[in-house]
Amino acid sequence: MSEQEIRVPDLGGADEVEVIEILVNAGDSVAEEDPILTVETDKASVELPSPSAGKIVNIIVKVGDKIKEGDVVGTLSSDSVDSSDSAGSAGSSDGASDGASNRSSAPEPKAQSDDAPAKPDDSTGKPAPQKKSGGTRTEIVKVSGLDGFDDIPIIELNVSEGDDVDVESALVTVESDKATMEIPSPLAGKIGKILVKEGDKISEGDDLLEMIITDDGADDGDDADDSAPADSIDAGNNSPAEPEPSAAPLAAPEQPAAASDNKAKPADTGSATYEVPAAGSKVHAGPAVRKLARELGVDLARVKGSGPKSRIIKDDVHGYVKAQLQQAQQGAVVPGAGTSGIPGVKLPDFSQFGEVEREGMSRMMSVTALNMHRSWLNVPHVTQFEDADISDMEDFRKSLKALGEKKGVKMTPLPFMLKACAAALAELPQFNVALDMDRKEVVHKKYIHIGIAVDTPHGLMVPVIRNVDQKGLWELAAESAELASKARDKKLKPAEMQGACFTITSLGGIGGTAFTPIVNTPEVAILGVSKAAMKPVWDGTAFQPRLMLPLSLSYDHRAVNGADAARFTSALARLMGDIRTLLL
Ligand code: CAO
Repeated sequence: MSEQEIRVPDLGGADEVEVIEILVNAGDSVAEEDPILTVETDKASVELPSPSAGKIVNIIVKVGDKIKEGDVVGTLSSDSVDSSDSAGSAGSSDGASDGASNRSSAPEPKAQSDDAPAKPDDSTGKPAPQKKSGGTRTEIVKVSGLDGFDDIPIIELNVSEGDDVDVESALVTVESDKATMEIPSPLAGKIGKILVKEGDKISEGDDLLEMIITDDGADDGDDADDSAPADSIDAGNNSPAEPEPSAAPLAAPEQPAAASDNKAKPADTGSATYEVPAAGSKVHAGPAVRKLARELGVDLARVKGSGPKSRIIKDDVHGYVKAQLQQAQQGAVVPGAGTSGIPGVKLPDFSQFGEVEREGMSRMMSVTALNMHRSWLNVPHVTQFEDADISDMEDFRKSLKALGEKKGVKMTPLPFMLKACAAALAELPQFNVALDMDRKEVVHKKYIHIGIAVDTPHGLMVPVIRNVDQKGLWELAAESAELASKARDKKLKPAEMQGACFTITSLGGIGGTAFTPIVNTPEVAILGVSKAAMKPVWDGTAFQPRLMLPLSLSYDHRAVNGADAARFTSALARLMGDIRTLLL
């Protein structure tokens, strides 16, 4: 029996993906290619397969973790793995699988001296100097600043032995029946022995942990003060120098997002956001994080917490600021956030009208919403309508049914539309461009890749068929069916959703007479197809019953003018009206 690391395979170009589901447990037997995890990129959910058959030893990632190609996500035991390989990998996976073993490689706190710990100076609450050894000394950090709360349970240890911490780094999180709060470090140093555990109830003055301080020549008695920046905590009560408005010194009361709207608002964050948490969700953040947010002008109600119980940590605030800057550079917009001078949508309290339930958006839904809104605001849309007479095309398509059954491929109207669009794009190449507004350039594409919108239970996906102009109807029928089924089974790779020049969104199998699709930027046009219907068509002498296919072409009016749009839909109607012309 040997062990093998389970690593993230090629993600088809996606840099970092988020784990949204873990599909196996330790002890599960899996076959090669069995799905282990589901991850979500900006465009799709994808299952990561097992590299071989075996038994799951452990999975070391959790839902919400970000992983990239090559990362180890777990360990698999298998008889068939090469032993030399597995020996090495088992060792490293052990290390990765357990945070504690990682931590064990961190320098051990130095042994304590024989001296009994000195009593804290209760008048100041300053940690009591306990031990000196060479350039380091150990001090006991005590609970302080609980302001009247007693016996509050610890819900989380925020540090581990060997961690380096700064002044105000969160040491533990406690939760009273009114608030969740972090107890910040009064000192910078290395965490020694932790004297409490999760679930313990603590009160003012209780011993929390040992801290190893490296002396830098400063006076022993005043190191705590020396190590603290002028505006950091007061060692007497550990409260932030800048107290939270309406909050106890250490307390970070849970507040509805709306309530925090009243707090100091950033000058520029109303226009874009990192990831807006659901309205009404609580802001969990400790004093140090709140202080950082105030310094950077960040409204914490707009920041998504990545810590336990969605607590906001410093990295989240930095990530938010980074995303803001990137979005500002890219001219990005956020739905409902009051962008581009447009007032945001204010939500009423729906519960006053009846029962409601809230559900977090999936990442795909929020990314799709963002993309739709970005396109809607950035692209001057116009939609051109046309009816194509597909009576003959349908006769021909139906005549292929028996052959299709033999080939195992269903010939729907979609491959004909793909072929017609490829021919129209070749005929009118002004539709096969992207606009680079920064450089004032038009990017002409010399390839014809077409995206097809696929309706799936987990949202809209747009796989891309490459070189449509070079493929025959059967090939297109097989490829579009395969991509649509992969999309529905969450098996699409990110690369299979990139590179489209144009998109077809067909609602013809469902119904409707026309609609106005939104251009899938940076493409400049999209064809919406509605349900074909028999209509009376005047042939010059009489009305004839003809099967008419409604086409709705939305286009970016910066790239394409109305006359060209009319030419494009006319070309489509001509090509589908007489499919022999597709051969020309
Ligand atoms: N008019 C009338 N019937 C049509 C038609 C049309 N325009 N298009 C397809 N049909 C028929 C097909 O012929 C088929 O009928 P039969 O079973 O009798 O042959 C039936 O509708 C179902 O076709 P289909 O939808 O399975 O296959 P398709 O190749 O036409 O479409 C796909 C594939 C992936 C485009 C489609 O399944 C889909 O997901 N469409 C929704 C796309 C979407 O949600 N767009 C909205 C984007 S904006 O929110």
